[in-house]
Amino acid sequence: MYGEMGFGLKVMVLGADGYIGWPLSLHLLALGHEVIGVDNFSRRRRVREVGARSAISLGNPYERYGRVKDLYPGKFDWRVNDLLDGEEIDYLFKYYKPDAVVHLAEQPSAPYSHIDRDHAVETQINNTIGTVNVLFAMKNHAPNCHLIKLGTMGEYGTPNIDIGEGYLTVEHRGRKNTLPFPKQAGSWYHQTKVFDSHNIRFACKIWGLRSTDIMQGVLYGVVTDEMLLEGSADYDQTLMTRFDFDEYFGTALNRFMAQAVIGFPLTVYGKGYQKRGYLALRDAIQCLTIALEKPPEEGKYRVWNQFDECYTVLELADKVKQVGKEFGLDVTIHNISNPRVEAEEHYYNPDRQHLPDHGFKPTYTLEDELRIMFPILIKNRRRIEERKDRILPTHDYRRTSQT
Ligand code: USQ
Repeated sequence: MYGEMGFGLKVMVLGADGYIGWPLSLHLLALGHEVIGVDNFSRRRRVREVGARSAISLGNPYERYGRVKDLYPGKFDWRVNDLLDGEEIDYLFKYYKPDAVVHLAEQPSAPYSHIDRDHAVETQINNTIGTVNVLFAMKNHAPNCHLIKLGTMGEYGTPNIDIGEGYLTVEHRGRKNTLPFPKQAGSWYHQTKVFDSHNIRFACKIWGLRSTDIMQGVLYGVVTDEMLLEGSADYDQTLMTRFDFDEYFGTALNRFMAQAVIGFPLTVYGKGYQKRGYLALRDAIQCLTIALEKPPEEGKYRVWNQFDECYTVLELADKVKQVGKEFGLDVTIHNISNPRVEAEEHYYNPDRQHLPDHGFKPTYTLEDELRIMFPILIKNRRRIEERKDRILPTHDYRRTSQT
């Protein structure tokens, strides 16, 4: 039974080799939980496919996983599996019977899903079917397991009303009801997260599963404390996570930081008034851990909005410019034609109450996190410089290839 173990949960991390999955696994191990990391290395493959690479060199997976096994003997196991292989996933749940599963194993890039039909279909199948396979495996072998699923704030779109946490109470023709908040995703990728949310809610209803669906904002950051070398202010290269800055896999603020480091004008799309919720990587991990350690009751599907502060893209660019000066960088900002179909000026006021109510406190201010990021990225400047041809957007949502 969930929670009966007292200290130490058995957590399956799906997507353990990724930007979030890797530091989350390290954090959970450091807290004394057991981790089973599952990954098919598709993020590495896709980044290679678009001709990009991580600004932080990752080394090969065996070296990385071996190091963690040595650091946390008997607490860490890892499996190379694809969520599309339903039989294998079923077996994993039968074998490990985890207390909780954190599902991060999805194709996460909106622009990648817009390259052409094949990439849209790949994203839709990978994400949606992968999640259905996980739900069946849970039902068959670990019905008390808590599913923490990474959704996105982008499921809501940018409606002209305040955004609740998953739900909206409406009055219609004299009657009142609390219903799932309307979803207006802005990409083929974001659509898959909407499908997942509907499927998970449905599975909780018919099978009594429990889940936290995390509507996460845009992440930024490069390190967490568990990557530090013991007793030192330096980071252990083998324990570091990936940091993408290309047009497909780099998120806005991470891209701006990489651009600042090599003197590339910051690529603000369109007017730059697009507003989103942002969160540091280390705080995303803090939030996911809170959700894990405070599970919902059996049969409950709960939705948490997960971000710290909202900013426009221009505000972000300006912060990078200001903090960049402290590191001797002359940062310039360039408004370029927006490759996406999105509102460039809009109302945006999402709620974010469940996480603070459960104890979440941001670790640093955004500026302080940038001060931690800059020296690390400056050290890796050459790796960014060598892939600077991957920075400018080449794919326009309006002109996605027909095939
Ligand atoms: N943007 C720029 N310049 C850039 C890159 C992005 O102006 O060089 C703008 C975009 O037009 C957008 C905003 O910054 O208005 C955020 O873009 P993004 O690429 O950082 O974020 P997005 O495509 O929405 O996707 C990212 C993650 C995704 C996650 C999502 C959370 O890749 O996995 O689901 O953030 S959210 O945005 O809240 O939906």
